[in-house]
Amino acid sequence: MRILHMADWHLGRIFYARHLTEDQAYVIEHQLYPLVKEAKLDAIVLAGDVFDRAVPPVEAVELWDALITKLTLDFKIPFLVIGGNHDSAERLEVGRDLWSQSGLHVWGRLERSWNPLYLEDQQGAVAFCPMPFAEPRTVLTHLLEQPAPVQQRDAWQELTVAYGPIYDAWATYLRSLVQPKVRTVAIAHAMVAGSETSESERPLVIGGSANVGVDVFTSFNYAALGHIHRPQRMGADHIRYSGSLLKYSFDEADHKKSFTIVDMDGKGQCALEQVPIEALHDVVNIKGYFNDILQDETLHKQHANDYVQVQLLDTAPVIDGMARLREVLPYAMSLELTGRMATEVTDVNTVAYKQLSERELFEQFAAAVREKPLSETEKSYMNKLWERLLKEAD
Ligand SMILES: [Mn+2]
Repeated sequence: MRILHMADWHLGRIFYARHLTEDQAYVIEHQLYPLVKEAKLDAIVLAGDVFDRAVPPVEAVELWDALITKLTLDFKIPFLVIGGNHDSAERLEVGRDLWSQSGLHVWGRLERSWNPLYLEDQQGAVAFCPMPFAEPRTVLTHLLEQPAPVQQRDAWQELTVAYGPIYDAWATYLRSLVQPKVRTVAIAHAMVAGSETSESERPLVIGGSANVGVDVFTSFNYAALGHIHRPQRMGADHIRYSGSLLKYSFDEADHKKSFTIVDMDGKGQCALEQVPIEALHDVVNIKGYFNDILQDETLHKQHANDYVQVQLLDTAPVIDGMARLREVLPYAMSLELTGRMATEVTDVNTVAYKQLSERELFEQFAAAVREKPLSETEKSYMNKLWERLLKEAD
């Protein structure tokens, strides 16, 4: 069985006020479609966070519409999709019964997620066990509705309602539905303990732990995971985050995004292949002094097409920095004054600003920013300005 594993597309994502739908469409059209055409796949899996938010922009929905049509009607490859924490489970699975007749299988809400889906190859069946993102309380409620012996039910009721134990019980239950010797694939959107995270993943819980032990997935022949955006194996090759479609935050600049192709033999042993993704615009960090960056033509050429975050080492203020930066780096997205922040911010924060007048506040600000107080001339100029401003405000 040859499976393409992907996750965390975040269709409709906005990156520093820029819609990424075009970037996402580029990868889908220029890399995903040719790959699907060539790779002789038996199944395509998308492990959650299809969309970036519950109500995605129209362009993102149109892209999704074109994609599901192409994969199922043109390529005729079964496409298995679960909801992630960014998706609206209800919206995602609209039409699921109609779609499933064409080979698109979507699991959003838990009501409909309690049966494995079986796909066949020449070696027999493979059971795909869907675990769309849900909170532990919801999972437990639905688990208790499943047919099970009394002792099992009692044991479930004793469980601590936290991601770790509940997801473990959930996976074990799904696994128990599959006949021994039938190969299994878990599809889950979860936070596995020990994974290397990025800034663009929204935490599953605020305070407390969403961690799920990696042992939840060890008894599956393959675990197709979503949620963490850096591609990575979790203790074993057969438990894996495919990573996101694109780099969605600047701390992902060093990631190598890829598609994961899983070749499962008749015994359930998996061989993995990663196909690198080439984005329309790369995401990079540049560190240096403002004037150096403005004059470095090699740098401009190298990053002409990249989304750039610049971290300035300057300690003096930079006036109109972003506009000037964009003249040389048209896709500059973020400008940070790291040189200044290290020394000044803590001092500014300790000022009891509520007790200061506007003038005093400005003097403090000017002193902090320029590392020297206002001169007498500057003070008298500012005084005049303040008088005028305050008069206008009245
Ligand atoms: Mn995600």
